[in-house]
Amino acid sequence: MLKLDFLLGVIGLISVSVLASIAALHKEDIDKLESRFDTSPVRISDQTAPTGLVKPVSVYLGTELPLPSSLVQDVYDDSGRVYISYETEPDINTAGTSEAKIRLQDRFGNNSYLTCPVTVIDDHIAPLIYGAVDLEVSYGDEEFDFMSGITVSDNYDEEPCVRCDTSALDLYEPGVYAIKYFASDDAGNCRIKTVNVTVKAPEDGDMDAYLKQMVNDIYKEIKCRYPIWTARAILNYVHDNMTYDPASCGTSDINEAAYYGFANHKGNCYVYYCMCKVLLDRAGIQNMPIVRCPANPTGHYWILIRYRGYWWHCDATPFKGHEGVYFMLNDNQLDQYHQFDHSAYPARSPSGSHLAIGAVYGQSGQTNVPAADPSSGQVPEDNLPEADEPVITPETDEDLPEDIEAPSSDPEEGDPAQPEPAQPDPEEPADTSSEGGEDEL
Ligand SMILES: [Ca+2]
Ligand SMILES: [Ca+2]
Repeated sequence: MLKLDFLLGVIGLISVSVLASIAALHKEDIDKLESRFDTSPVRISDQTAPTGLVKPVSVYLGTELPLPSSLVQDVYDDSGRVYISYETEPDINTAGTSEAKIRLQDRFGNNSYLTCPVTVIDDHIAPLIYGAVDLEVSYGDEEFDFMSGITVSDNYDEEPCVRCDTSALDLYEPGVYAIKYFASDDAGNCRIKTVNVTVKAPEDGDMDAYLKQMVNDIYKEIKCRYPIWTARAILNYVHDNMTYDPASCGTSDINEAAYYGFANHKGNCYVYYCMCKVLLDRAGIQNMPIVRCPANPTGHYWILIRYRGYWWHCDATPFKGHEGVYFMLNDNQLDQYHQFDHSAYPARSPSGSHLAIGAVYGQSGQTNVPAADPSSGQVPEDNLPEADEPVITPETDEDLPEDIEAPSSDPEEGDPAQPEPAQPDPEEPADTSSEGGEDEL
């Protein structure tokens, strides 16, 4: 029937227009013709109500009314669109089973109704927490997993949430702290369990703990408002508190080498690197080692710091003719003593100036940034390595930290100290107009 009406309508439209175009008919003639055909739009008559199936659901007592669409499934109508609404809402404020009446309505006003059972759960029991016991933690042990061994269970919720609040804990201050575990279920019930955490003081012979304590004390002293300032302060600190010593520290272990440097205030370029690394790690500043390549006349270590999406060269090791620190240089700003395999490292900044970043150094008011200008003679010339002194680097591949290739080192050849001034000089006057230093690392 629908198809016949439609065809008659189309034929009518075509017939009238064709006749009008091929003959100069009077209007009354056209009206007569049109009256013989129904040219109105096709009308679809839908008298079939939507269909659907009941979907049993459970809700917690006193929680929000579930969406009516969540109580039905497999909803269908020829028209392609169904409006689902409550005819009668379930009583979710009384525990037990309640009935909801759901209306399915198509766009033509055809309705069908489904009676849906809604189970109302009365859950006032918070999840149980298992495995939360008093703990002992080594000094500065940031890797400690406070969630290890913690499990939770609930009478209804199959996956209750659990978290640990350690905000009151200071891993760098020995003592006893209370930390809290929170477990909650879908009904909103929450259980809190408090345990004591004892942060142990470094023990005799615990070099790692002593190093962490040492690093933390220095970090607290030189920490700045912005990480990039802190990075500069770290490079300065290492530079200013060390005397270059080409002799090997006897280890390639980063912590041991750093400890050697902090304890003896001397070391080779690897010791300088390790000291910078442990301090930058403590500050949460991304860094990675970089080595001279080709290792001519010797190997040399310095450090890359990640900033603004790129890695920048930094080096606290003094060189003759360049006694200051190298800070936030791009590849083009390096001197001939810092050649490296450009393909072996992540992207460095293709341009930009370290001066903008270096501007934070010496900025007025930043009293916690060491005000040293290493190029002003704080490093006695006599302390710098002579041109024929080698830089001692780790002796075997096995001894090297991960991700570092062994630089070839020939003790018979020169060292990183060179008589010619390195350029550019990172101690150039700072561009104080820059705001670059206020970006977070
Ligand atoms: Ca319908
Ligand atoms: Ca529960």
